[in-house]
Amino acid sequence: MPPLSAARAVPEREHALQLLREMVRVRRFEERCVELYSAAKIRGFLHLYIGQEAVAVGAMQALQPDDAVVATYREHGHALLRGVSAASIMAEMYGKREGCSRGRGGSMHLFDKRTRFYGGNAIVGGGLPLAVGLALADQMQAHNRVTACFFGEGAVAEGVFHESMNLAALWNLPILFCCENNLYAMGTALARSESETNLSLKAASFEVSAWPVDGMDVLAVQDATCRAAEAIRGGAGPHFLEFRTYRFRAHSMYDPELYRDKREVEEWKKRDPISTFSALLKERGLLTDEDLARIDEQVGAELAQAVDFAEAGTWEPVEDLTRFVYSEPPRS
Ligand SMILES: Cc1ncc(C[n+]2csc(CCOP(=O)(O)OP(=O)(O)O)c2C)c(N)n1
Ligand SMILES: [Mg+2]
Repeated sequence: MPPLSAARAVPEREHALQLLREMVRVRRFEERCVELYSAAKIRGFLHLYIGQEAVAVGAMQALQPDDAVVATYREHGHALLRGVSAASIMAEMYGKREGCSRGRGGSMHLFDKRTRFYGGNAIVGGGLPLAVGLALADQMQAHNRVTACFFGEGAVAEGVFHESMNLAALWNLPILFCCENNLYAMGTALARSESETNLSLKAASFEVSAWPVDGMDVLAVQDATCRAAEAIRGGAGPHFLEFRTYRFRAHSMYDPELYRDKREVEEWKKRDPISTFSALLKERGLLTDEDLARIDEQVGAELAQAVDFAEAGTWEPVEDLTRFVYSEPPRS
């Protein structure tokens, strides 16, 4: 098993800036969502990914355009990074018809067939069997593709986790299990619900190659994911990566956070993936203040356009309320 934080070469400037830009993009998108939520433009549940950006950004580097991604309800970043436009995600957050799920899904149910982004799954562990099915279909059709399945550590308590791991291993399916271990499932700390808190060990018990990764370090995530994806494409079967990470905000928009010590949060914030990576790049002479200003400007423009698009969007007419409950007969 490789060490948790192996020494890694810093990538060349353009790629390094791209990693940083993507992390900033995901964070700013969500910070904008917080403002819009407070203004009651976005309603319902809203689970923020702030603090965990290095996982999605690093992991996406290993994927090809025709690979599939399955995620949870904390998935705005995954969708953005996969190529679902900020505008169609924002319209979905508003509940507008122009959203990627026609405004019917909202924050927790982003879907996009074009980019093979299969949710947005609100049920804990719900994405796992979906990923098994997608990977089985690829295997049966002899497509050399990877299905990356992101889920929180809370999912390992579900029976479906064990069933999915078993079938993936038994059938040697091309799945990359990306477990985002942020230590808490709502208000329950992992150690309060699991006798074995080393999640890679659980995966290894199914004969799935597994190892822990520093999820606050975008380069560590990228390295581990690229290695695992390469092995999967070579026919080595499912892999499981346990990304050790942390969410800086409440579970959902508001929770009193009585289950964790404020000092713990402050300690983890010292490892903020964006500021630590920026500091590393500056130290290596790969990042200037002008670069940072340009990133802010580009991201700001994209978000302004996304909000305008959502504002200008339309509400689905009430006559369409029952559409898509059952599949529609083909139109003649
Ligand atoms: C089957 C099921 N049980 C309970 C819930 C309620 N619930 C929503 S989020 C959550 C915690 C999940 O934690 P984790 O998997 O660690 O993901 P995180 O929120 O930390 O990203 C729970 C229990 C649910 N959505 N689905
Ligand atoms: Mg969790």
